[in-house]
Amino acid sequence: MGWVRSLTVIALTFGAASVEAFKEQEFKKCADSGFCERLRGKQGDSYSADPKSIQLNGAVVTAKVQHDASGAAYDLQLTNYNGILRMHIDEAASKHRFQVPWVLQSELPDSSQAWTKTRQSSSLLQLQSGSAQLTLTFKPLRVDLSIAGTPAASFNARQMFQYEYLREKQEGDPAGWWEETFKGHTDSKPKGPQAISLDLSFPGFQHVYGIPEHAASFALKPTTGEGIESEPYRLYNLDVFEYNLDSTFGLYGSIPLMLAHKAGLTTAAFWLNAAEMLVDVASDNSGTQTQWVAEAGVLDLFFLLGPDPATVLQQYGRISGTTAMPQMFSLGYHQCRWNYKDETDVLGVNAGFDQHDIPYDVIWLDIEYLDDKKYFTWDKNYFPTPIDMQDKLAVTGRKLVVIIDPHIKRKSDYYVFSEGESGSYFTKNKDGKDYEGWCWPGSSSWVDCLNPASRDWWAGLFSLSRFQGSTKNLYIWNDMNEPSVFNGPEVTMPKDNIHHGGVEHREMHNINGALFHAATWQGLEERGRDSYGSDGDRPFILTRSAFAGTQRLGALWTGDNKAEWPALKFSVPMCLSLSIAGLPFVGADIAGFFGNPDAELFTRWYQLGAFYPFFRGHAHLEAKRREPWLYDGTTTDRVREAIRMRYALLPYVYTLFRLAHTHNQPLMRPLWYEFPDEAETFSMDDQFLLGPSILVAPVTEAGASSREVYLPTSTRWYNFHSGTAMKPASTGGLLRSQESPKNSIKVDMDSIPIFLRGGSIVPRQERARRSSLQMQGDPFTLIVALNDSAAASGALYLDDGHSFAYKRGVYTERALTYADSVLSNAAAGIASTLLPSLDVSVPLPAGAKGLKSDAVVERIVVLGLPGGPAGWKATVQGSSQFLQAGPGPLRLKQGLPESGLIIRKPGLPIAAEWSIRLSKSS
Ligand code: NBV
Repeated sequence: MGWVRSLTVIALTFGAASVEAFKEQEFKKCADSGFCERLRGKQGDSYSADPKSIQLNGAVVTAKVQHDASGAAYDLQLTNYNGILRMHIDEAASKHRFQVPWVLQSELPDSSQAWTKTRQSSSLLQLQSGSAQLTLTFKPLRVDLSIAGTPAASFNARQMFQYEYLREKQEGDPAGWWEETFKGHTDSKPKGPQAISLDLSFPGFQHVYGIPEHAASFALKPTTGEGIESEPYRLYNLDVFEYNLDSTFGLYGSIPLMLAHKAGLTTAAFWLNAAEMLVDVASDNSGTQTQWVAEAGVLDLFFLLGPDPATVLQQYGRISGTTAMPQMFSLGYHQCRWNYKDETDVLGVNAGFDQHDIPYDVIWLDIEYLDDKKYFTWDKNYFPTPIDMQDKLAVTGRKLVVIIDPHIKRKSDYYVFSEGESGSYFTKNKDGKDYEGWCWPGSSSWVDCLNPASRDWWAGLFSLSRFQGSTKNLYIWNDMNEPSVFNGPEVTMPKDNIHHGGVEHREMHNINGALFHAATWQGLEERGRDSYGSDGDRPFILTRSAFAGTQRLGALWTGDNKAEWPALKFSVPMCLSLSIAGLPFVGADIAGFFGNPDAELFTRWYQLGAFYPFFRGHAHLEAKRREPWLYDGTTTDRVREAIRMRYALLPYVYTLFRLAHTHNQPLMRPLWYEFPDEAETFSMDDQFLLGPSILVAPVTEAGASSREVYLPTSTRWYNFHSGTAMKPASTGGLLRSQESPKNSIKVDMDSIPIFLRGGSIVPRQERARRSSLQMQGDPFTLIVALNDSAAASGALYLDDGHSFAYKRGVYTERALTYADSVLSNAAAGIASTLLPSLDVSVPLPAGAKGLKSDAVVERIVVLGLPGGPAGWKATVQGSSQFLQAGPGPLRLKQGLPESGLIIRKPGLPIAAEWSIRLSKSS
């Protein structure tokens, strides 16, 4: 069998040695890297800006900077982009240091804003723009930023700035400058030392976040102590087999964005640099101090001035772009494993979901579907009729995703290899020959996606005519794109490999995976236009490796986790860190990649996973089969319930993605994102919010019969399962004492604690269907959860769910509000209710007619009405027609309390203006 054969190949090829090769000691610590040893923790030499060189030209300040000891010269540029400050330092004589391409959004320069000079002396320059103030101190070089008088961030307050200038090799240079060896791999370092170190201080901030990807707590821990806290956070994209938890180890992706938050101010720093980077964190009473060291590249630092979390994320979106609008299907449930064996297996699993009444949207094929691990081929023994198989899936409303990795088998009769070789599309080794490494197919070469011609070529391979056996119902999974190279240093590519334009792999390593993902995206985008015409088809591509900007391309999962409780727990901080770093379409393998979860862990993982933005079950080749019906019947029932909960919430989730697309807002949010002044939440990562309205408190301990939940105090909360109020309001139902906002909540195996925020309106589609496709046009239920002022608001975004027609305005945005006893539905930007603090609505393109929808509202549930749900009547305004209304349960499920006022079958169109008045019947 293909899959057994493959397992044997792995065992034979790598055997015990490969298992060894993935051990922790095979990866570098700071002490193993010359640049880290040279610069970490070191106070640098003095650098100064020449006062006579300072020029202020509108939004831009320029200055000549020198390294005082050697006289090495640098150009400094500070640009004000209205809430974003860019600080760029490069060597003065052009030395061709690598400036990261692709990430920056072209519209950024449009927002530049002139500075106002408030002070200049022989030692400093002070500038103002809005509420932001910048002080540039000349000697030693230093930059201080404050917002409305509150210090926000300082550059070089601790004088750790060091910029190793490019130089000629000389006799007697210190060991390690021009060559270093690790575990038998020698890095030739032809450019010598070229690292950059800088320190950033966040005065008065006790909490910093971000710089994913690490299996670590959400609030970043100090790294300058002893033991496990002694290694810096490493940003170096690596395929770390069975990665450790609670560790600063570098994993598959890197986003050099750090947020600092305290009551009253959120701010952030982003260093656009794709070389290996190490970040130290330390805090004391004065605030948090950090040191960042990159092995190469330039200093290109962006300060995002906030002042609140939503604005910081929006500022980051202006730099690196916002989330791609996903297809609706990709927000449903995905069923994957390594591997579904053959077509019968695939169609059998597909039918299994229907037999067990479990909705799902996508089935996945891992590397065993391939002929000899050659991408764009099929193993004809097991997948003889792939088009037929995809067509059969399509009939049931399901899609297929197949894996396509970046390593290309070196075999002359394999067209992808021969085209790649003759077109010179592969990454070169240090001697300028096509680099050869070892991966799944054996000897392989890697597509050089820094080369635009390689990207175009790669994209073309996805057209239906070239990718034999593919249909427009097939989407892609990019794995191993760090890149993972079995016999390379630290299981990746040598740093002295050469990319397009003579760029060393060292300089671009962390963006390698994102550029490969981008080339694949281009391929599906072009295929979509060929198949569907000008409105196209939104690509869906899951990636393992990421960099800043990956959000523009799609989804990421957190790689090879274990089917163990701690991995379930750490999935939350991992996904939160990615989300807050601008990459919101994330999730972890459910219920753990390696190993066999028991029924309890399996259930708990689905109950949490239903709230991951990306919701996929996946398992290792050697793990037991675990489709949701393979445990006992009760487990199947619970998993079905969790998946159905997700499907019912798709309208809300899709609306949140629209907000991610337009305003760069995350789906998974830490509590402080919504309640920025509640200090108790600042280091919390065992519960989170999905969008502004739903609080999720997963159960991550075996055998738990209760868990503590913090419910932010400034609003009331409702139990999302029963609809009962959690906070005493003058008239709401009181469940428990509110002396402390920490509640010990009883849990059973049927569900995890989930709460609905008072003041929100959440749209749902509650009819159980086979997949999201069949839900199109289904009626809506509106859950109206009133706050203490008996008001609520929410939003709904609708479009065709798959094409780019929304770009020409084929969509509708509804603002749903309840105030003064009137529930109304109006056409308005979703940001107006979901993000009132950021007053940036997206206008419909000129002449756009919007989306036509025949869908209606079939149920409205109002929770928290003054005096309880009894004795109300509901009328459609502008008509004398009474609607059926009376107390009832939140969901159409037996045994639930009559917690809300239910308005039955109002039948009003979802995409039209209307309002319903509630009044007490006399
Ligand atoms: O393609 C096989 C696996 C895949 O199932 C997994 O999700 C990836 O993270 N892949 C890694 C390669 C090797 C895993 C040991």
